[in-house]
Amino acid sequence: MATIGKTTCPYCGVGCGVNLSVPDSSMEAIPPVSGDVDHPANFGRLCVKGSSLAQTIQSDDRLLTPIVKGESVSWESAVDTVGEKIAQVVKDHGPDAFAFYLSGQILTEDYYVANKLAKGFIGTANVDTNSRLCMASAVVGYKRAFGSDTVPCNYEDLELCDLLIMVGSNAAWTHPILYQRIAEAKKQRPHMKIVVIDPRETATCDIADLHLAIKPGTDAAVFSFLLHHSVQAGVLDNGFISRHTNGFKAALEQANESTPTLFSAANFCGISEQDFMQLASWWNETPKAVTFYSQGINQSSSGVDKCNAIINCHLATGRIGKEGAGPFSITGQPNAMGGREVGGLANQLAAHMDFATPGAHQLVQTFWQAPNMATENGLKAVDLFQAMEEGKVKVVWIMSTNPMVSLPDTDQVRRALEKCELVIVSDCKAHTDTTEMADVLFPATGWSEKDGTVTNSERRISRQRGLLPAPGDAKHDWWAICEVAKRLGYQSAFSYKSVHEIFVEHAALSTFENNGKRDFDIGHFSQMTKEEYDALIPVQWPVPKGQPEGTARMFENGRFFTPDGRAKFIPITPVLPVHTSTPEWPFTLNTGRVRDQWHTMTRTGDAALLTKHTDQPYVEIHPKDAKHLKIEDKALVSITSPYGEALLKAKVSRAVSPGNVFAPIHWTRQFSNAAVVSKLIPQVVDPLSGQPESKHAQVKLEAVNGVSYGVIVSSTPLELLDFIYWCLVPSEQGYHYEVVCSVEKNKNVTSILSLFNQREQSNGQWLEYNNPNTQQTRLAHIYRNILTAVVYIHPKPEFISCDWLVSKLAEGETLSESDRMAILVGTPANVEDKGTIVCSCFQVGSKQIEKSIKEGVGSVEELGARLKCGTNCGSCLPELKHFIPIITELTV
Ligand SMILES: Nc1nc2c(c(=O)[nH]1)N[C@H]1C(S)=C(S)[C@@H](COP(=O)(O)OP(=O)(O)OC[C@H]3O[C@@H](n4cnc5c(=O)[nH]c(N)nc54)[C@H](O)[C@@H]3O)O[C@H]1N2
Ligand SMILES: Nc1nc2c(c(=O)[nH]1)N[C@H]1C(S)=C(S)[C@@H](COP(=O)(O)OP(=O)(O)OC[C@H]3O[C@@H](n4cnc5c(=O)[nH]c(N)nc54)[C@H](O)[C@@H]3O)O[C@H]1N2
Ligand code: SF4
Ligand SMILES: [Mo]
Repeated sequence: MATIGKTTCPYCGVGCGVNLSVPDSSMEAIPPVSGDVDHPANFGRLCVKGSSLAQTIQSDDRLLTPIVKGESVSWESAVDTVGEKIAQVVKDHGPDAFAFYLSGQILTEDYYVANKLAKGFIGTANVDTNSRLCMASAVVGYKRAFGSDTVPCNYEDLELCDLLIMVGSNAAWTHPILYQRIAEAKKQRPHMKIVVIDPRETATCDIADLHLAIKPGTDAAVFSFLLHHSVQAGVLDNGFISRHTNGFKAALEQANESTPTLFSAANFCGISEQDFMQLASWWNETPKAVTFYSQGINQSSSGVDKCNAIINCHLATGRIGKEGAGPFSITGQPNAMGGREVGGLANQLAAHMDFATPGAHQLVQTFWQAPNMATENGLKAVDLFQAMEEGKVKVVWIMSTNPMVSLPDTDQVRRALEKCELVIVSDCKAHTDTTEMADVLFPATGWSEKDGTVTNSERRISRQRGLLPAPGDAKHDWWAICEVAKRLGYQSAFSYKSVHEIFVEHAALSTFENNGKRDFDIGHFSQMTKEEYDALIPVQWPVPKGQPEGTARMFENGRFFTPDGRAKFIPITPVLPVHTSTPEWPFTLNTGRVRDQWHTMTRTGDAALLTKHTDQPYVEIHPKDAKHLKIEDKALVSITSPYGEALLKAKVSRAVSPGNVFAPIHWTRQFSNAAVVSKLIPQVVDPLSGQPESKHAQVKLEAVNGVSYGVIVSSTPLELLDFIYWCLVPSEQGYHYEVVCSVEKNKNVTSILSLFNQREQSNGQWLEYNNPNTQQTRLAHIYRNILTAVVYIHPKPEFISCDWLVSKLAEGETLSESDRMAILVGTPANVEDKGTIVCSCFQVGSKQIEKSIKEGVGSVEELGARLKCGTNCGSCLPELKHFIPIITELTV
């Protein structure tokens, strides 16, 4: 009998509750997880990433021991090495020669001790995180307006509002359970209007009443115009403005000046005046309005201004601190919020205090009894890696992030890490683009093993629980930090025995000399017992003493955390991205996420099921541009910027507008030879937040001609160095590669054969099948009647469903005569070719859906009844709708 533990999903900032069954014996497989019906984020639902978590737990590529300079060593020895080096560089070069580069995926307790060690004990504020690439602009936007980094809204507001403006968010794929809650609310209350603002047509547009496909980077003009239009429309809340805000006049004047007319605003944004007016009239009519924004706003050289342009509109109309109203920045990572709470950014101190706040660093110093308190801001992520390349930062400890893939201009990141004297990487995985650069590797426990708290997008603190044992010598991140701290001589301040002790201290700091001055106060937990901590039910902060139920919504009393308690309007001038297209670099590259992958695929890449929806890295390009550049759908494309090159498959689609291309961020060098798109992104950042402009880079595209396309399925891994392109597509058995090679057939066959090991060369037999008509070559290797490899090469890019081939690699699968033929000719007649997988939960493919529609199925519900697609997590519903033919009556 398995026991069931409640924990929180390690993926997105929705923060869904998950039930994980723990088998009695480690020999048993982990059963599929289910959604926690009691968790107020998801009420039992999970998206496809969440529901396939069990399949990602037992990975073959776990980092199991500490490693120093390539050798496995004991923790004792690894920690000694690190402690000695940090002590030496701090002595010789000062504390700022050390830096942490952390992640919104570590737990609050990990974050708290890292921040305390660096800022209070080593004496440097060089503690930055991947949240710099993600949330930094939203943080500064809130702080400028409210005096604090406070998310005003909650998830219910998304269901209660009558107008939801989704800006720069593809929530259907990136916050799927919230999206489903929104879709359900709209179904219940059809008058609710949804507007999506995104240069791209995304799955999120599926529930939109209006999609504004603005020119990249022009959002501030939308909200600038809405601000002064609100005056003309008479929808200002003058009482709120005068009682609770400052600076309205200046912001309004600036808005008038920068977007004086509807024409000028629409023109700047590249949309029609009618569409713009539609948004404006819904805005005017609808007091219950929420603006929901994410990376299309934050990842910009003027991201902070865009956030404030949004907030200005809400302040002007008093649409904040009320049910169904407010500017709602949605967080990406599971604990981006927790990191902000502990002060885990280089320009924060601790517990929502800043270096700039008078008395703050003395307060924290007193509380921590810190011997070497940092007193000034440290280096933000991009500056940090630049300082590393300049030799100023000599030791970096990277924890739970993969900067070789996610920071802009990854060639610069490589140079920085090469220059750095000691690169320490704490990760769960042995092989990532960043672990390859490490001098010291610390094996970390991961989700299901580690214990602590996370905070989701609506300020809700939930427990992630350590339910499974740590593999090998993997240890918790907080433990490794405390061990290093002890080596540096700080025994008593880092003698925690459990995460409970850390959390209680964090709670005590949040309430220390607070008295309502700071928004972040979880004083109620400062006395909690270990039993209470273990039983913690999800709760929204602030949770001050005497208010155990937490706080659902902020600013209900119109009081803000500025010195005079009033919110601030910020004058905004809309500007374009720093790099726009030029004749030499004619395209704007937009980057983002796909539905079933998470970041650098270190977890989702372990679940074969999740790779079926999008199996390879791609670049989305408009048909007009594709035609002009002679780029065919699915063909290989070279995409270059002034910083580097990537090789991606073309996805010809009207979802992007001409002159714009989109590429997902997930594929790393572990999965493909040249698909890291951050390589192309310049290190251009917002001057206030330091957040990179990852959504807008200049590039050019070129078709890769004179090549053949193919697939290789093999029971052993292969080194595909001679190929122009390869991509490893994770599969149930063996290794499935999509490849592109030069057209010389004989050379190809010889070089392909040379890839296989000795056993395959000398034993067993190679069968070859050539079809001169189609110019296809097919090779199969059979050893003792068991299939060990298949190679298909064809002149054009083609989709080949490899599931059946891969299944034939399974151990013990002996081949029949008909199998042999089928392998060479193609998939056998009795196996259905499903096409590309649309519904990951039930593995339903495009061809099955098309067939059902031809047979008369006319709705998503009927498709679900017949094929089950869309009936589990619902993530594929937006795509399923696209298969349903729309019949409209023509008016003649
Ligand atoms: N499946 C999946 N879900 C995830 C993640 C994942 O890796 N995979 N990661 C999580 C994380 S950490 C984050 S931060 C979130 C991100 O969540 P989102 O922000 O929703 O995701 P992105 O795909 O990065 O970008 C959102 C949209 O911004 C649009 N955009 C680009 N430029 C502009 C612009 O100038 N203006 C406007 N209005 N829009 C623009 C893009 O076209 C894109 O559709 O997702 C979280 N959820
Ligand atoms: N071009 C472009 N670049 C972007 C973005 C974009 O939209 N476009 N988005 C940006 C955003 S919003 C984000 S959030 C980043 C994400 O980018 P990254 O943070 O670089 O990506 P992840 O794959 O999440 O990296 C997490 C790493 O931590 C490891 N890990 C997981 N759990 C643990 C743990 O508990 N402890 C330790 N020690 N390790 C662990 C994983 O194995 C993995 O190697 O990318 C940013 N970069
Ligand atoms: S929406 Fe999906 S990925 Fe996000 S927390 Fe919920 S189950 Fe996890
Ligand atoms: Mo993120």
